[in-house]
Amino acid sequence: MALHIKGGTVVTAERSVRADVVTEGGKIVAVGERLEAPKGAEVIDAGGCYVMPGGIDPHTHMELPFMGTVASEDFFSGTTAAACGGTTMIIDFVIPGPREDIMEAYQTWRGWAEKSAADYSFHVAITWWDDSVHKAMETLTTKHGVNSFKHFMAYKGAIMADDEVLVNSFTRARELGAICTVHAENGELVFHLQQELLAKGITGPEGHPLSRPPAVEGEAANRAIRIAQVIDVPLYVVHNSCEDSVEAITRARNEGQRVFGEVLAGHLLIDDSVYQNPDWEFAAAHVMSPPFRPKHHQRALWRALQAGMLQTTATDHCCFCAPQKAMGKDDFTLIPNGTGGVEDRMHVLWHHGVNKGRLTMNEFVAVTSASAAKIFNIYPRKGDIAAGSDADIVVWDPEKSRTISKDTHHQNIDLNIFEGMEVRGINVVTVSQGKIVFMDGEPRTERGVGRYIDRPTYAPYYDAIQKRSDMHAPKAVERV
Ligand code: URQ
Ligand code: ZN
Ligand code: ZN
Repeated sequence: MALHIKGGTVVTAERSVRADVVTEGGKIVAVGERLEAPKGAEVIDAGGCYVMPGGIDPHTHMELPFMGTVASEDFFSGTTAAACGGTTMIIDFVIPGPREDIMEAYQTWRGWAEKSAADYSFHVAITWWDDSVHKAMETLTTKHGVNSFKHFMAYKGAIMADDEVLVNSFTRARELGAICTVHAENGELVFHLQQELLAKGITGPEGHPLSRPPAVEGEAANRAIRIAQVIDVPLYVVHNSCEDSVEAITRARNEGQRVFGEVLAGHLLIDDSVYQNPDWEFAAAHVMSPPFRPKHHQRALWRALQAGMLQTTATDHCCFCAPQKAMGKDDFTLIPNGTGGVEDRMHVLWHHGVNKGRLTMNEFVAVTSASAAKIFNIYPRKGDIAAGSDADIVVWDPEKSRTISKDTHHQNIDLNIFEGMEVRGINVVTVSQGKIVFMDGEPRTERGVGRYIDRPTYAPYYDAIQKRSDMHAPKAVERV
């Protein structure tokens, strides 16, 4: 099936140009003026619209088993909601439990993701360590297209990776040419503060942010950065929420260390006043980690995104409905952590980024798609509008508006953290693998057509580094 997207302006991370786009067989085959399309091609009128790469959300948790329950959004409904909002690929997480076999966990998650409606990939979490994990990391990089390993520095007693796990895993990742990613919160401090708050009788959702202040995130971000520096492995810090972690990343990047940072759409726009809401369900619905912060952190996050100190945006889409959140009714530490957003990320980034002059259109494409593709080594297959790239495309109408609401969203969650927000500039058509998956306000997704996307390791990077370090090695002295 061929598509002919006519009359639009192609906008990528690098350029904006008036051009038609022709796709065939799931690939972009031509980008240019006044193109001839194959016979029978379906024509999409993109007049007055931008034609951009489909979004990549590098941080989701579809149907995640967590804190005694399972996230309410599954891989089919989640990739459908993503497509409705212009996102055509997610990178989710395999998260083995303590001592759970890594390869078995990987196969389990692969099974769950079979129902996806759009393309997906997996970061694999290293939550414990022994020789089997050391071996599994090689199997995953060489046989399963995994090039990123996640480490939760929070969640003590569950999936928390201590320094021993971090050092072993970072070392192994470097040997294999993979990148390390971290959830940077000091889990020991969180646990300590949680116990203190409960002992004082603070059991409601207002206790959640008090148990995870910015310093707890800043310490962990800096520790992960320093460990990565000593081991010389690239590092990606997920969901930076505050000045403290941004400072740590900025310092490292200014010194030339290969550190990348992600920010969630939620942390850019929602502040910690949500936890003071007298409605327990509303406040609990916003319990996620790191928590939403005082407003001044949002300015730091936007500045870092504009300055290129943070490179990607994500959602950490991990949905729990009211009955699930109520598991923590008498103890905030038992409220399943997570919120939604996969359908709204691009809309809120365009409205509060591009419309408000914080981001150019090209920077918008970078932070919603191209940078994630580059960092996780699938560019330009993903994240570009160019001949040979996958036909993952959004037709974006800068004048069309929507009001975000749980009553109209396609996400399987009973609250929307952006409820009532009016946004101008949305996708009117989403194309995935060369097929229309959203148009006229309705999804047209098909269960199970999503593909697992292999992400090659960065061996060339390491080879280059190795060659460079060999070059400076002292020459062996000729024995005469
Ligand atoms: O920590 C994460 O990223 C997962 C468990 C989702 N929950 C959250 O609160 N961020
Ligand atoms: Zn996290
Ligand atoms: Zn997460």
